[in-house]
Amino acid sequence: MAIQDSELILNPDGSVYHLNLLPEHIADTIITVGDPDRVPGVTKYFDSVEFTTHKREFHTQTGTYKGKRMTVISTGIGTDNIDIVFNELDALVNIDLKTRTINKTHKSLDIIRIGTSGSIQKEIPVDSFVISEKACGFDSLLHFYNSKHIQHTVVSDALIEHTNWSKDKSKPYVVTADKDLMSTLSSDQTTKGFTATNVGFYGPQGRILRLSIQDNDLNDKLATFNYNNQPITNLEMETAGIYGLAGLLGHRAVSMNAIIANRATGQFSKDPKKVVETLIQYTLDKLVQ
Ligand code: R1P
Repeated sequence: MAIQDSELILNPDGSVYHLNLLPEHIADTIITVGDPDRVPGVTKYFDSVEFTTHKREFHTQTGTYKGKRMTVISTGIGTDNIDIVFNELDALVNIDLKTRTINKTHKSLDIIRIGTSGSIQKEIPVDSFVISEKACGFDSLLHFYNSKHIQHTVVSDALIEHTNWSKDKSKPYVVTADKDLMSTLSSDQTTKGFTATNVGFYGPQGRILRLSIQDNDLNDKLATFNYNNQPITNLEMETAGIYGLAGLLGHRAVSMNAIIANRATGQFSKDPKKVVETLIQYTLDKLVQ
């Protein structure tokens, strides 16, 4: 059955609605970044760039790095944008956009986030790299999908109990990285992490400017949550959505975090651009090894 025009929206040139992309524009390896300006910051290392487009916060470039074809796309901030980017990337490879029908053969993409993040563990310093083995989403994205089969509810239930999680907030969900991509991108330069994906930058991450927050101790409770010797390590705003939708759609995903702040010590990197730059170079080289 054909997917209706209102459900799979295409632009007049046949490209997917928000990303402005046609199937031939993307590679099988996709790097996601938050900031649209970080896209050329990755592709400046490429041998060449064959395609560029930009719509809203979604800036895309495809080219080759040391002979390997890759696409770099910005998602903007938050898991609401991850919903758009992942569904539209998946439509490009798993739906025939002309007949609006699902392809008989499934295609899997490798998706690697290169982002910034704040550590909540004193021992994980600014300017280091965390690779998210697990992620816990405090947004509600995954609950809108039939997703119980990929959620680790034993872990989220333990976290709900440990933090005395307010029922007014959506239920945390725990999802995992692709094991093969984890091992490809891990080294003695990375710390294996359990990343909390927050639904905002200020109150949801315990930052108080002019507003008081519901739970002043949440970050401390997250930092002391240590399920099976895997404490929560860092906070950011996309990884759980990425792991959740990749898991549901049948893609492989991993999230690389440049730690630019340490919330436990109050430190902020003296040169955040440099740590992001180093993580970009590290990730690109690991992907072609
Ligand atoms: C907040 O400043 C943004 O930075 C982090 C968070 O996840 C959020 O998107 O990641 P990026 O640097 O990849 O955008």
